[in-house]
Amino acid sequence: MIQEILERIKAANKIGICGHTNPDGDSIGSCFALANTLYRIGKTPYVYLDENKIKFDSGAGRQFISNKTDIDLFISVDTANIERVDVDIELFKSVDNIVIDHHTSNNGFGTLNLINDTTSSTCEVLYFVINKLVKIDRNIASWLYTGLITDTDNFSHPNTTPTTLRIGAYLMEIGIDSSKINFFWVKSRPLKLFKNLAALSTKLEFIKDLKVVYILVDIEYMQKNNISIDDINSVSSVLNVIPEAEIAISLREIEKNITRVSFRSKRFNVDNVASYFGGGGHHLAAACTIELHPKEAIEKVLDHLRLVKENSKAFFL
Ligand SMILES: [Mn+2]
Repeated sequence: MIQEILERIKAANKIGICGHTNPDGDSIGSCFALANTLYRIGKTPYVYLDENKIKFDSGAGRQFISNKTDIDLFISVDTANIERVDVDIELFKSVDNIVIDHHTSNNGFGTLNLINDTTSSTCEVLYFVINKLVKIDRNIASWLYTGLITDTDNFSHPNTTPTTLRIGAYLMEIGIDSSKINFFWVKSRPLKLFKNLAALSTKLEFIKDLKVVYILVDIEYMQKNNISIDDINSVSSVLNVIPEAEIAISLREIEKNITRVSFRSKRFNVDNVASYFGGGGHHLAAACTIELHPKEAIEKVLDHLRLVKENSKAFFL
């Protein structure tokens, strides 16, 4: 499959690249690692991305952002299904397209599909493609590293393999600023989150029998305390350090009676739970949207978890 993809890329000139909606470090890292690579081999890459989503410029990349539509090939990265492609679907379908991904749920919506769900990140999949096109430079290495550390949470998730670490080591040898990339893409949390954490902690609930810890916040609370949804975006990952809890959940009311539910876990497969409610993600990090007030949404989620627990002898993996 890699060979066919390489041929298709070589035959094209103007190439559109896009990740998933609400892009993370793997999505953005994949877009820019690929864009830098294509540029180096004389192609014209157009990356479709909201530049406000770039937490930190790991390497060059911004200059490839475009909204031009005169393309002859489209490459989707890190995106599990066509609904999540962060661009006009008609543009994606208008030309030959290649899907490069690592999500288990991806059933291959492109003309050509390179999907490896035993791989830590899309950047890890891409590494093997890029390596065949150019000698990896600092810009490419920095963006690939961004994807690796985002999806493995600093090489700590069980999806980290010896291969992931070897690629990470190779990228470090190229001379990237790994600690800076690490800080901005994985470690950093907004100041406003901490300013609100004291108040938010009074909203913390622990459900002992399910080993669930959660925080729920409705619109009224956010307005009263002058906080936005983005300010408490990473609450579930902060809660996931609590050893008594296997699953950490944050519920944020994004519109009246519409709740965004984010799951983090240590071993339990939260992707299944999020999928049950029409969302998805990864084994240890997933999200869904439930059309209820957060208080009703959490009851639905806990009911579902209880049912899963009753039906499964090995509730926690
Ligand atoms: Mn990913």
